[in-house]
Amino acid sequence: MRKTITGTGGMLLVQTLKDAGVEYLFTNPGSAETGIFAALSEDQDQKLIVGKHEGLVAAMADGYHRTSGKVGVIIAHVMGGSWQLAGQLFNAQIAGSSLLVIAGDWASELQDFRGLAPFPGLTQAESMRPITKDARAAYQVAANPAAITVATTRALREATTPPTGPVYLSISAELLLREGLEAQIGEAAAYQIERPGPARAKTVEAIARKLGEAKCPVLMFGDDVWRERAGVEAVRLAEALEAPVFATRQIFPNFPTRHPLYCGMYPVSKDFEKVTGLKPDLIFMVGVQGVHGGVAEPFVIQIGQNPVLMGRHYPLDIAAQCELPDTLRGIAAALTRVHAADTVSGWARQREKVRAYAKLLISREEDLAREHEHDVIVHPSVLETHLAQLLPKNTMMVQESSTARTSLLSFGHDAMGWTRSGGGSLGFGVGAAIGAKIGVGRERPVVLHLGDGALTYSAAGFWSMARYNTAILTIISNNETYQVVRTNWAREVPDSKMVHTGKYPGLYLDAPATDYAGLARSQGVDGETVKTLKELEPALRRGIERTTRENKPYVIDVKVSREGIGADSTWCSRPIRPICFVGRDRSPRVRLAIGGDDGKPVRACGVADERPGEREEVLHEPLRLEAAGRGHARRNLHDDRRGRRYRGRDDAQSGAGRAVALAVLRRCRRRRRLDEEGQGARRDGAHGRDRGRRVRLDERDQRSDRRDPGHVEAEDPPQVS
Ligand SMILES: Cc1ncc(C[n+]2csc(CCOP(=O)(O)OP(=O)(O)O)c2C)c(N)n1
Ligand SMILES: [Mg+2]
Repeated sequence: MRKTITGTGGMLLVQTLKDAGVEYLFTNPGSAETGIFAALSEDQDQKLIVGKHEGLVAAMADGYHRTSGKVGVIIAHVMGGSWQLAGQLFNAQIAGSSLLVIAGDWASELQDFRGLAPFPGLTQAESMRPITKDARAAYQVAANPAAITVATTRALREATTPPTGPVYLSISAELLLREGLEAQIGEAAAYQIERPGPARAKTVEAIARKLGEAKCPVLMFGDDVWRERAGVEAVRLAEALEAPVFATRQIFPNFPTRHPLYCGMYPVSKDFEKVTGLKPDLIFMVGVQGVHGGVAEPFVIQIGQNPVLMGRHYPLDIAAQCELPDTLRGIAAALTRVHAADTVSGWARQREKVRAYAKLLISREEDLAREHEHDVIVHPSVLETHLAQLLPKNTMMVQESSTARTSLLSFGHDAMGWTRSGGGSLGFGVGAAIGAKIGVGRERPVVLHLGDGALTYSAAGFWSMARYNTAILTIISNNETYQVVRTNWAREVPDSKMVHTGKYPGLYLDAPATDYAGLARSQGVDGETVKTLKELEPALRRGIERTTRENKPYVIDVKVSREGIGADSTWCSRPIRPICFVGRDRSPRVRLAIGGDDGKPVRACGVADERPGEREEVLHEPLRLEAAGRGHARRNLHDDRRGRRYRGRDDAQSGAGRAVALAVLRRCRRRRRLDEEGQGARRDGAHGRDRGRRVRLDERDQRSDRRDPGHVEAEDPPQVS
């Protein structure tokens, strides 16, 4: 049934979304979307969830989609606002999440540069295309109002048709406001296309034959197994074959993580071959959205809804686009039909050591936890055992912590739910947990487990948690560092000065410390800090009680011990801060200041006058200075661009400090001269207040960096006082 609807462009849009069953709109609004919000104020059926940053909003919509299965709809702002979505749309794209972003568009044929709007050479929808599904699903409604309903329905269809992913729709702000429009929509705005059915009988038999003939078939279940609720069938197949199950790049627990055949992450480790004496000779990928790393097995079978990510960097021997539960059931049934009874019964004996290997992974983790069970500071494995014991079994966990330990936690279709960003672009956690809580509803607990580093990319979301009372228990694994980066650096350059001296620039997050519970409290979410092991259990019990019984969000900042290579180093480069202030006579001056190793307040070390009008360049100059020597009384300051050394007391009036400040100013001037001659460093803003801001070191900086990795970049942002 078709129906004709009338009203403003905004009303046509809102009606189309409503007919499509959209219930929540996740938003960070702006004036280009006036038409949408005016329409919403007349029709109050849809619920608005506001986030104070676009990244948060996109993550909310994604979390909601992942737990509800519905499309997560975002109302975002014109160009400058839409680009803020990028990090989280990247995650949604990798995860294959069905999201629809709608934004007003201020493109104008009369005016070239309008704040936030696309400018000549930049088309809003086009510029978002690379971060939509398949890097192609971005649409634009510029002139024809009838296209508002057509393009919205098309976008919903694109978002939900495999390969699923985020879709972007920009609609002229003027059309959203224009009155007296008319358009047709299908009632109930049907947009879903029926998916493919089970694989053909011939294919099913061929797969069953190969699986049964293999000495050691490896099974890999991907996110479509979770999405299609094929967990039970996955377990049956693994048990029938007594085959090891490995995971890759997943955002859902597609196979129960405490199942005795679950062998951890792909690729298959050498350890597996040593313990079991088995060499995998076939891999069967089921609903997998791409493999991380190479595929070594000599025979490859893949099935699922999304053919786009099949066989991307490995050959395929058998592959089928199909649904999963019935196909898996068919394969399990065919195994006993195609193979003789003694062959079938022999699999368990042949691969009996697979369970021993899976058990070994668990017992190693248990041993680690036992080793640390009496530590004063909470060890990550001890936090893990506490969570395994205390969290309700129907918990849905959103995880954004790279070094948090989870092997002992039971995730799966019959246990706790779990999701992570997928693309690794930090800033997912808080928003995703809020969306997930909205998706699962009052009864199911949601736990957000994230690192201290990850948290601050989305910490403005505590406000949304409080406002919409999403009763989430947030647990921060706070090791005061970007530990996983440290570990990765050490792995990549084990013989570097950085690793030998334990001086990892840019990774230590303490000095000053952040009060994360206070950060949440200031936005309306209660919480506490756990500094020692004895405080952990009572805090977790309190948190669970608060969130489940009292239905309130709660935060626990757990100070965990640092684990991994270089983890015990608390070294951080002394922040060298250029501080610009305007003197009485309004002439800008520059002051350089050095913070102590111990995180004590910054001290001034030099002051220099600057000509009026040069303030911005001074402020945004990427400083490369090293503060060498110990103690606060004397400093050696070394300007590594010019190769000069300055020595002196860290005193605002000292000649040395002043000399350094002057050197910086001179450098700024020289840079500006080079810029004017057309050889300057790149700039990131083409207009307005961003002009003059430099974002990259020039090549000379990078070369000197390589020669002497001990030199560190000034880490603190320039401050204006
Ligand atoms: C948007 C974005 N910026 C930077 C990074 C690089 N990065 C990867 S992990 C990480 C640190 C994570 O720290 P934390 O959450 O504290 O976890 P830890 O490794 O300490 O457990 C960073 C900065 C990223 N993944 N995403
Ligand atoms: Mg950390």
